[in-house]
Amino acid sequence: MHNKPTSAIAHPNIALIKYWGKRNKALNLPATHSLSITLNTLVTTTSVSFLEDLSADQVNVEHQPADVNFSQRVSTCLSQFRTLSNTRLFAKVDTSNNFPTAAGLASSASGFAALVTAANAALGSPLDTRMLALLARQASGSAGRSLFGGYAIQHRGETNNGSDSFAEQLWPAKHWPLEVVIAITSTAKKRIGSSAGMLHCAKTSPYWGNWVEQSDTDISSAKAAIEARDFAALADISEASCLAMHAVMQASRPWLLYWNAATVELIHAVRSMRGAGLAVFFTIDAGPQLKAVCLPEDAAAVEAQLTSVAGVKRTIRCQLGTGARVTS
Ligand code: 2P0
Repeated sequence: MHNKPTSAIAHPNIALIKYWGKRNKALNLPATHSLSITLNTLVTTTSVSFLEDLSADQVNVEHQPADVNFSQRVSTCLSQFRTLSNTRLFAKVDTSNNFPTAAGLASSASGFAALVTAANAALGSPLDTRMLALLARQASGSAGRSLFGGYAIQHRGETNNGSDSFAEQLWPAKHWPLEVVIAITSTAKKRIGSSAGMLHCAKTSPYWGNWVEQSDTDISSAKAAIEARDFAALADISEASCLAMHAVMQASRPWLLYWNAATVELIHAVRSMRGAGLAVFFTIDAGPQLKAVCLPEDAAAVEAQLTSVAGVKRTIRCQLGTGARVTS
């Protein structure tokens, strides 16, 4: 059982109500609730085998040894499995993405969702979905959401030990099959990762308290908009959450700016498309890419217009996808 190589895939998710901040760094408990959509086109594939002859975990990314930081995060996550399933075996892990890593496309979300799914299956599935969501979140705050397809929520939770800080599905994709066009403006690795950026904002941004407080209201508004399939309402609340997060970053000291010139051009382009009657809104994460969320009937027009914005290198069109799953 323990040495059977097992593969799982997971898709990145994009938060409409943003997670930005930690209420407990050691347990990686989020300071805000977040709500996301899981995409289908982008894929992380991860295989895990627990082997007798290893003296440490071996982690490869794109068939190359992973950097120390990522290897340690993977090992920390796998150690939880070792404790919970009573094994001492180390694992060989191979992970690869069909999209650029660490460029604001949520590779850590799909990466850790695929990892916990594959690791659990490799050990004979001792853990239930709730526990996998807790372990994924502890590895990366957005990763629990990628366990689920369609619309997912990551609860901030209130307990000190994080037992209620889990992700779960709110609606499957078929409830409201929105589409997303990702406009890639740069594939460079970001200079400041999300964890460091969040901690910096919590310490230095004058808007921090307001941002955390706003999370409860924003999550309720977004849920109501999705429940009612009210596109205009979801557009308003999603853009507000995104821009509030970026305002918190930009007001931190020293300031933190993840956008480039093309990101700003794209914001204007989306606003003018909406003004012209297309059902589209934007969201932007800790990177310079813009994600345009739209109704399926407008996706082709949105993609054509985003492609022509100066500085856009390529676009990727996605439907809403399914949750993480074992493939072999
Ligand atoms: C989100 N982001 O809700 C937000 C919006 C980026 C901007 O979750 O430190 O890599 O591993 O818990 O999951 C990216 O943060 O952070 C992220 P950690 P993660 O999607």
